[in-house]
Amino acid sequence: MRKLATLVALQLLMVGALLAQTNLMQNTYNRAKTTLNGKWNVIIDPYDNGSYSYRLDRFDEMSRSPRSAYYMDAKAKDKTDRMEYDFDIAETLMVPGSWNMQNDKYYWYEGSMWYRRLFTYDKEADGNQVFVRFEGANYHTHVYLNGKKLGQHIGGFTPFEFNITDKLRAGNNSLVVVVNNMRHRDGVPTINTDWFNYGGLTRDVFLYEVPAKHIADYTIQLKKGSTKEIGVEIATKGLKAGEKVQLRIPELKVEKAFAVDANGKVSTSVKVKKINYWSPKNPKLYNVELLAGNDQLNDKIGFRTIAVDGSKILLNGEQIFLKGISIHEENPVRGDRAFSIDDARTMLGWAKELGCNFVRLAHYPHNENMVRLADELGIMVWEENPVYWTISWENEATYQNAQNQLAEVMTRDKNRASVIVWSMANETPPGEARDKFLKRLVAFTRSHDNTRLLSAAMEKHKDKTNKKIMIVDDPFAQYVDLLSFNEYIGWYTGKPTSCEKIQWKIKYDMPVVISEFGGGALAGFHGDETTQWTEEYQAAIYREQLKMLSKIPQWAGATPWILSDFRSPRRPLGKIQDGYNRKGLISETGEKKKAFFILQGFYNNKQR
Ligand code: GCB
Repeated sequence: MRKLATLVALQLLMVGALLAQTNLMQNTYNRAKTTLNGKWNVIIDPYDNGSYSYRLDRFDEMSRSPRSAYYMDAKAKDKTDRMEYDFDIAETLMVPGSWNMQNDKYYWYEGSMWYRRLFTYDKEADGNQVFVRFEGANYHTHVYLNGKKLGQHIGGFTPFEFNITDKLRAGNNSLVVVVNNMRHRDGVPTINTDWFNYGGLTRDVFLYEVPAKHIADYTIQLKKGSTKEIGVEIATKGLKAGEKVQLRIPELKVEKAFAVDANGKVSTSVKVKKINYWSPKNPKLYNVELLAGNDQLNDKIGFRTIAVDGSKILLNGEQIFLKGISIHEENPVRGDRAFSIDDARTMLGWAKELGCNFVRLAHYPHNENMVRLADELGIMVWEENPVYWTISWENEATYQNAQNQLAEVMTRDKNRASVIVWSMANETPPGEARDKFLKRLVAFTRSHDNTRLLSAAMEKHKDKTNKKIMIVDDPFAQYVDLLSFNEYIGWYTGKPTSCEKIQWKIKYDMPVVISEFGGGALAGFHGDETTQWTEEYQAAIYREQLKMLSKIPQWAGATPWILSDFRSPRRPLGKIQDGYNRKGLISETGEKKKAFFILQGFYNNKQR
């Protein structure tokens, strides 16, 4: 009973800790940084032997010396002193990067890995604050500096950071991080996914410094329903009521100084005469400068409106067709999780070549380089929360975890014009508990952002009496703006030619965005259109699908599955899959399959 009470208390504490994480600093992307990327010493720890205090279920915890906890980064004092770990002589892994892809012995490893990095740091000015920021670590991370706990984070795909000002030492500092990528039934995502469970510090790690008075957060976007009024929400730290924060957008002739309130905040708007709106044809970004005390922060922000009208999607008031593709955060050619701007250039470069104006970043938030580059290239973006398949709908901690991950990506990307859709979930079966969970997420999202479209990748089902009739009637659709669903006619349902006979019964008059269709093909494997796994079979699916979808009156876009082949333990078929989901239009060696050109031809000819 006591153990249960402790566990509940621990969970509540964790929820508190998680929510605190949404205090992410805005636009660290453009702040001066000290990178901590590079080689880190690591110790693999499948039994969680190195954790002295975070596992309350340890039976022998009290019998050990605190120095034996790996986060103490301790050394044997002399030859009589027994220490059973030593980071100085431990092997190294590159950060960013998953452990799985850096050494064969870690390929299937799921568990804890300890990372240690030594660094020295001199503050630029007394009174400045120093933070350590992790752009992403999969999945559960605990962070320690010089033997003291900084905090923890749950979720593999969103940033987190800690203020380390008071814990920094002159000389060497020891930053120790333990990342555990075990899958959990109650996790987000849950145990079963169709992608590889890359573990570790998979994105950038860096230090940054801000003056005591600084800009902490801001939202600068067109106000909902307006084309000339820019909403301005700014949160500062260290400023007293009445002190000023300045906003400059030189090209729009905006130069304003606002007094902050007692909470250091400003909530206002500015009217401008003429805006050059952001769009795929004209990805105009304005230089935006914010100044508070000695702090100056620059950003590049695009202004656009996105809305739906009946079954149409309107960008800047004009109808647009979303020519999209789904993408996993995996650079197939490098063979690891994507994290860098070069990876983003590869993936979005392919999407551009395909004729896309839209990408679905499936099934979790991708790294910030992707959305920053999408802003520059004029590619609209669908961002997705890792609520995938059947997570624990009834568990409050699971809900809080999902909401927190969504809050973190929204905080990071709310000023990106490219992001037009927040997706709540992927392929979740309708039911009371699921509906309640997703409706709560929708309410949360809308209360923080009323300017973007909401969706989720839903499902279709067959009519009970007539197999050719496909029904889309998920009640959750009523709470979102786009009716998106995954359908695999020609692959999981029927043959490519089945597309011809399908009749769609779509219950809602909303824009239909097909979030997935496709089929598998091994690049270089050829045959006729009836032979599974050939490029011809996959090409036939694309040809027939595009004909079928063109007949749906409210069809407004698609993000076929998927840009490139990706690793998945669910795909063991020898000689064909070999551990890869083969639905990519591009192989893991960068080879374009026939279907790539079918979709490219379609997109190039499609007007809106
Ligand atoms: C789906 C899932 C996606 C899978 C895909 C497939 O519906 O959303 O994650 O990878 O099907 O290939 O089966």
